[in-house]
Amino acid sequence: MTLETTDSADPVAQAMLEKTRASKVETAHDRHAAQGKRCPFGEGGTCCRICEMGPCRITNKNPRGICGADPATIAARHLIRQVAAGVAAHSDHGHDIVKTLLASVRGEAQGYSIKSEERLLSLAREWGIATEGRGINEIAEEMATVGLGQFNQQEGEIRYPALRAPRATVENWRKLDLLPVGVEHEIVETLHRTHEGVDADYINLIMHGLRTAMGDGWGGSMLATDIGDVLFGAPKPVRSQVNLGVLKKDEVNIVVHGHEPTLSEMVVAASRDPEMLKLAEKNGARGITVGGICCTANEILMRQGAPVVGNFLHQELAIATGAVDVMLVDVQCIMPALVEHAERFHTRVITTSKKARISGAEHIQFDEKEAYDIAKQIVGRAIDNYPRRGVVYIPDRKTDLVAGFTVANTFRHLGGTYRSSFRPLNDAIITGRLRGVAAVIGCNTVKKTQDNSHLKMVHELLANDVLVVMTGCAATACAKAGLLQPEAAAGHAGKGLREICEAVGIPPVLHLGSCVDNSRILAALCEMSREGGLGDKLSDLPVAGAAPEAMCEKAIAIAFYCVASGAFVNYSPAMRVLGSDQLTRFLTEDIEELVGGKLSVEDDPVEAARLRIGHMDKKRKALKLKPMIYEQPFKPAD
Ligand code: XCC
Ligand code: SF4
Repeated sequence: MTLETTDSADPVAQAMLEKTRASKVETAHDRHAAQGKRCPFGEGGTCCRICEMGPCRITNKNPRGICGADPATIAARHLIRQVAAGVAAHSDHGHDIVKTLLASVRGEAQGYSIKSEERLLSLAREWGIATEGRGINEIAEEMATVGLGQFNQQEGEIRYPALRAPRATVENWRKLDLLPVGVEHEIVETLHRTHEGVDADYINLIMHGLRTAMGDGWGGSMLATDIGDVLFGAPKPVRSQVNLGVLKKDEVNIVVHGHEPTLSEMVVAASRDPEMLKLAEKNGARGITVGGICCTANEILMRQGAPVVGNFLHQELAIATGAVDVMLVDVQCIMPALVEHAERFHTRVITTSKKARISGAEHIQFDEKEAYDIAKQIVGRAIDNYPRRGVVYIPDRKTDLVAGFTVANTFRHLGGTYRSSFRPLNDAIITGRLRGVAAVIGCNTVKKTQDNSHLKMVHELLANDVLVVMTGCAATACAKAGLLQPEAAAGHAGKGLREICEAVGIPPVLHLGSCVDNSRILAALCEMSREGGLGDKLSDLPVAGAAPEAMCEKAIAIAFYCVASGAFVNYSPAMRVLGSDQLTRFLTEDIEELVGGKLSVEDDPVEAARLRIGHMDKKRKALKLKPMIYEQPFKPAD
């Protein structure tokens, strides 16, 4: 399925793609075109590969697989396996960060320290860990141990949901048995349930998918965010720049790509080491630039203000500038094609995780015990490679942005420094200055024009006085288009939203970080609910979510935990469920009765934005909130 025909809404990317095509350098867009029309059974979710009697394909003539599984069962089984893979990816990442905290307090990790004692202490208080009369390391060690326990716990329920979410929501989760026992417990159970001949009830399967996904948003991802803030510092609003133009012609360029902040933080530090800078100078470079792609970019942007080279579909384009001396990758969203692609240029692709090697790439295994030394070694490789550059073409375009928003600091902004609370946000919604809050998140996909859906959707939301929060590659898309600047409010926001942005000096689109930082959005919703006036469940809030250019299993996991948390979520291109009407109806309609949230698979981003606006109005009406103060460009039908 190709939904749109142009490659990118980002003129920098589009120009770069024209260049790569002219020189016969292949990218994902070309490979997508070469794949041609996809298998309809695969796309509809009705090809079953669970057992060795298959694969079975569902047709009118063969409405069931060999074992008798129907399309709903088949599609649901494969879908929740995808959920489990997404949850595993986020949670393994969270797990590694908690382990790094433990190693660092035990003196077993080089170069790390606790950067935010304030965050550590507030988490300890929240988790009921004693702080009185104890040293920071002792508290951190207990926290890391408790945090690690969340992954492999075998009884009870994970801690965050009951600690953070409104009571009525928690009670509903308990009633529906949606609280994970432990993060890994539910992943294992998903694999068991979906084995041949086990769970064949699509509703039962999906409910377990929701439970598994809860272990991501309210488990692994939440720990990744919170412990990441402890270890690397809690983000503060920061200015930076984005797009291929952040690469420098006369400096060593290192692009870090992937997800985990553990190594990239060290590489940023090593790039500022006087010893490294001197070496770079000796090789004729004026300095060292470290920029990011994908969520690694968001991690080092949020905490260090490092420039962002681009989002998912920029990974090959960055190398094609000829100016990337090292592309350093860890895990997730890394195209194996990078290695062959880099051979056309001088770029060295270096893999660093034992979990993610690519044949042909140089491998320098990351080990937290020698983290800083390894980071210096990698920076050294880039410096060595700098003189080997051939033709360099760096598009002369980059855009300013403001990022670094968190639950704590955003609302310090809204409430003023002397009164940091969510009251002003809630009041703005209650009085009708602001319609609600939308989270627009997720990836790029070659099935849709790069960034186009993010931009169209966000523009429509802003114009209708919806505050937009973003993470991941979606945030980078809007950053490239200039929407992450406070000035963007004047050009794009409706009058009510504009007044708020101008009064507090924030952009109309708030960048909350990487995809694990979607947990910040959940935490913010909990704060809104706690502040009062907007109902007693998360599903009462006039909020909605969307991943309009979704690409990977992590995005499915996120959509699942958002739905479980009561959100109306647009997901496009659709998950592989459309081959079963029953399953599609359950996910897009009936599930709302149970959890308060549901999915929509609308592909048109403006239409999807309007559905979200209609949803917010429905919630506003149920809460008996005042009508919107200002005339709105879009009026949903009642
Ligand atoms: Fe990957 Fe996180 Fe998707 Fe971007 S948004 S393509 S997951 S990097 Ni998370
Ligand atoms: Fe076919 Fe059933 Fe095996 Fe799936 S589990 S491949 S439907 S026989």
